[in-house]
Amino acid sequence: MSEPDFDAIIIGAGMSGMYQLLRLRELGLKVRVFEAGTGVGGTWYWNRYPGARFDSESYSYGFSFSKELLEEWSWSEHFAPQPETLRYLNHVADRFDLRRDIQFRSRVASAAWREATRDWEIALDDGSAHTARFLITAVGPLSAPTLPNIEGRDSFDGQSFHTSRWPHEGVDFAGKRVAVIGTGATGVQTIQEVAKTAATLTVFQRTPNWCAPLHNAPITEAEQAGIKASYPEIFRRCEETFSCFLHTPDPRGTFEVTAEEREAFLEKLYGEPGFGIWVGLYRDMLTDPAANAIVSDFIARKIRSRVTDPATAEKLIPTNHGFGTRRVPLETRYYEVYNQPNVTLVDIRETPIERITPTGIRTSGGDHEFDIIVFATGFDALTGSFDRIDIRGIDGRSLKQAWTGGARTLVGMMAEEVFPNLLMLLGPHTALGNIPRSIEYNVDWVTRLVAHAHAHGLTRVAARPEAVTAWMDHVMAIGEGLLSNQVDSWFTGVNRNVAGKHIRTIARYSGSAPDYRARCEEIARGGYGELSLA
Ligand code: NA7
Repeated sequence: MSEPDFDAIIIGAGMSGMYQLLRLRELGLKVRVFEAGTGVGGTWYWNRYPGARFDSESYSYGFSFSKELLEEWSWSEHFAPQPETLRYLNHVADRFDLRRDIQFRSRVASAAWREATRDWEIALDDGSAHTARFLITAVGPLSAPTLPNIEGRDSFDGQSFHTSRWPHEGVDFAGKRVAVIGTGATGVQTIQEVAKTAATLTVFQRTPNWCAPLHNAPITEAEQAGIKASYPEIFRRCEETFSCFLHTPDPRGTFEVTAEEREAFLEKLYGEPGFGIWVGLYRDMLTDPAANAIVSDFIARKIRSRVTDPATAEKLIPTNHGFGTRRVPLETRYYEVYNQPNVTLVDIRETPIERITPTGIRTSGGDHEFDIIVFATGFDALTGSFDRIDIRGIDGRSLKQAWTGGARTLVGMMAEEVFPNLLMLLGPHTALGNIPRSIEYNVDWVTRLVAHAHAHGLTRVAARPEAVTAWMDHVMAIGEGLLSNQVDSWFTGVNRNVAGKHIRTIARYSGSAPDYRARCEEIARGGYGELSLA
């Protein structure tokens, strides 16, 4: 049997691809990473829109695998902005000499499994082909941007940008009439920043989201020393919590405490930095509609108190889903933006967008003229970046087709049996939450599997059908009853701009990260009985 060009090909040089490269190199393997961009960083390379930053505490977000790296890197803010995170990832690439195995400006167009040689043939969009024993996707769960399906979208004569395809040289909003379409986590960050300099900012909102304050601040020298001294504890805590954040639910039930205690508890969380207000609530607030109504009412009152015009405030309060059932955007004076004279909110449920014109946006209420339109319209999440690559398994079976109506995986890291030696980092049905924590776990699991194959002279690993079925049954069962699975959002695989993605599925793993890891460990420690190995 002829040997493939590489032991492994990794698609993507974001956080998962970078760390996977490092780990496979340690095994002495020949690895090549193909990356579409011109640099490392993935999400942090692409999402350069104004105000982009993560909502996890910086010190819980960075890589945890190297003590030296933790010691030498100092985050400047509790929630670092995108340029700093990108600098950090470039530092990691330099420090571990990663670039020599990464080929930039190289988009993978297709991947075909070859049963005879037990390898994958990968074709880039320049037509070049490369073979590898293992194909490892590090393509990210939120990396395939989607533009809105609005008539005339390409007819606009001014500048227009999707937030995740932002020009590297930046955009100057001073004196400009700006439109932002979309009010998810990205839209909220963009809006609060653009409002500072634009002559006028018009926000086109289809569904309001429940937002809560981020409470970001610079990290003082004393805090820095404290953070560095407590890294082991920080990462231990992330390992224990439901979604790998530093925050964890309060074990009490909402109705086990008095109304006064509840109010004081919510007030406290609202005043604290980060996701505590979302993932640190009473244990039943995201599962029991009556408990959820309490926190929704609390946040609605906050919105009313922060927005001067009562009619605008009402438009900003969600009515079709409860607090925390979609991703909660964390904000910095977002609601106050609507008190500024240069900012207008257009509720497109009242006055729908009819079309984009050469000069702006036409709604049923009339024409709005703009110099710049920003599309903060999100991503074809979880499976979109897979769908964009023509992945073919045994007998030319297409992954995209196999996943029509919902992905099927084993622990989110392997697809069905007809896709041998395909390993997915942060594939569908992996625990998400504080993403780098999940990345490090996924990479370690994949590395152990590849090492096992090498140690035992195995050249083909595939998920057994009954193991995939059992895992999918578990994913569905654990998703039952969760309020977030009863709402349209990228959590439930819904994107109305993408054909075939209008129907809700249980698209992600909605159990706890420790439970997820326990299942994965059972497979690894049990000697991979769920896989067919040859
Ligand atoms: P999201 O959360 O998917 O938000 C996309 C926003 O764009 C949302 O408000 C959508 O309204 C809106 N949208 C999408 N298509 C249209 C059309 N055709 N017309 C009007 N409005 C539209 O994406 P983000 O980038 O904000 O965040 C994604 C994740 O990245 C985030 O959760 C973080 O974890 C990082 P809708 O709600 O569908 O009515």
